[in-house]
Amino acid sequence: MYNTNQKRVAAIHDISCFGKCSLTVALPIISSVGIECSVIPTAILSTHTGGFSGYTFRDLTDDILPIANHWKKEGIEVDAVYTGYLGSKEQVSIVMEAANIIKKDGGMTVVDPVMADHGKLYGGFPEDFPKEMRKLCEVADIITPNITEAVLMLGMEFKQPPHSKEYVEKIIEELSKMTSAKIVLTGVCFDGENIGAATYENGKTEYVFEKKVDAAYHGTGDVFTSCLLSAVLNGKDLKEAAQIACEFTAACIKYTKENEPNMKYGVDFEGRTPLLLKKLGL
Ligand code: PXL
Repeated sequence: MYNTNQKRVAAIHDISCFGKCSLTVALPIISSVGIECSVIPTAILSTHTGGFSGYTFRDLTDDILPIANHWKKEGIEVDAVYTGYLGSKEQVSIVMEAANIIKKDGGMTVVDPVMADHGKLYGGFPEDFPKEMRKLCEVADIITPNITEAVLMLGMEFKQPPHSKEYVEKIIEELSKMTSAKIVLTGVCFDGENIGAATYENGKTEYVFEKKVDAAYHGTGDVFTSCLLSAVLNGKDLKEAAQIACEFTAACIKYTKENEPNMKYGVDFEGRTPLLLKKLGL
């Protein structure tokens, strides 16, 4: 029997071979805090889709359930399933089924509905993708949409930051009607100076903020949710976990801005993992 004291996550995202996002972010961050991070790749791309042209794309839909079923046969189960970028809308129901196969009793599903930012769907996703992604959020335990992803799933209007409190709280209210999951809404910005997340659980909305750094890098959502999950599995409550994820992500962006002006090369989180361990008390 394998060591049942070891916490285990299955990360179901694409592999963007270059570009610091999805599995090349989830794996090192989650592993660095002492949690095993197994993977089910949804697709393999030569780079992410935000800023590179001519990237390759290999769909791995047909591998997802056979991987999950093999794990089941081997008695392998995980404390948390963490889903991110999916290769197609057909993968939504397959990923739901895979999660049920590999999650232990009482385990959780964390869904980052990766598909859009700055008011726009990422290249390659059809217009009805948010409607499918919504189904995965409906059955999750924690969801971490950004504002764009939330309004696309809800059919609400996208508004540029800074946001009014009414707008953000309306989004939270509609999300809470859509799912019983705990909610972490990212990219919340009330004043143009601070940016952070709204958390919602047990009917209560709270906010965590950091000073806004005037730069945007690819993959910061993946850094954020990987940290959030790492913190939750290390016993932090939702708001504490969002605070840690927010501080760590902001520190990475600040450091990156001093060294790398091009957003497509992603955020330099690699040298900052000791900071994350410190914040988690590890
Ligand atoms: O970071 C999100 C992400 C993940 N995977 C791929 C992407 C993106 C965002 O554009 O293109 C392939």
